[in-house]
Amino acid sequence: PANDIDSLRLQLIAGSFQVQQQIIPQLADLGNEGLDVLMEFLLKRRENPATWVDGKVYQVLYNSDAPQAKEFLFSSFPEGIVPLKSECGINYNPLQQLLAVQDFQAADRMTIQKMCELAGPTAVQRKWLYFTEVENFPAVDLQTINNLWVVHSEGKFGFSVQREIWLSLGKNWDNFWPKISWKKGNNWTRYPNEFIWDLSAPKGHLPLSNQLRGVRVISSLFSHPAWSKNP
Ligand code: UYC
Repeated sequence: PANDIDSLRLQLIAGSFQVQQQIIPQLADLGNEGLDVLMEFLLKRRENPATWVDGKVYQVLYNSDAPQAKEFLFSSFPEGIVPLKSECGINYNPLQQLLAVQDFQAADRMTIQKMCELAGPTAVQRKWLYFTEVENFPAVDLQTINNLWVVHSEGKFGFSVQREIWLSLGKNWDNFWPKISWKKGNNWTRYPNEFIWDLSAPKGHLPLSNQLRGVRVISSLFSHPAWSKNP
């Protein structure tokens, strides 16, 4: 078993994303020794921006019953692995916690709520956004929300992921909606039950932006300077 652990440890450190993705649950299944390797991995990488591989490792530890994993996260990553920066004093920890347990549906609601908080008390009451409010969002806050989604979804979800797809389709909404399964033929996907709330969803499926009032909000989201600046 020691040999197994060493070999898995090396593959975790040096393997491709795909290899790493397969190794993480294997290490988790090996009990304390496996968890030790995962904790060491996360600590060694903490100076670098978190990737979705770090997200996977964090999630495994976060959802483990082992006391050593709980203690480790409590002391070394009390707020997760994505820095929860906000220019407006907004607490993104509730969003990070929902994403850490992969509750994508609740995380989606929380994302709307946090963006309304970002827009101010009138938007919080209204429960939806004007595109002019989105234009004025600080880049830092959008980047925090987005990094949380990307890191905790194997790079599958997030505004930046959706934006890349939208750009690759020449900003054509009629092609964009079916591409991310928001529309099938002439039919809009119905909220909430027809949406896919796990990683089997197509790339860019989440987070949702209600299109009921048109594309101006999502359009100003995708055109925001947040995505051209470094986080
Ligand atoms: N909903 O259909 N949506 C709601 C989506 C549309 C509608 C919420 C997304 C089309 C109504 C979210 C799609 C449409 C409500 C989303 C979608 C429509 C509602 C909750 C595919 C009818 C009740 C947050 C593009 C043809 C609330 C919120 C209301 C809610 C998301 C209907 C997240 C991505 C055009 C009637 N839909 N939405 O915003 O506003 O309320 O009346 O996009």
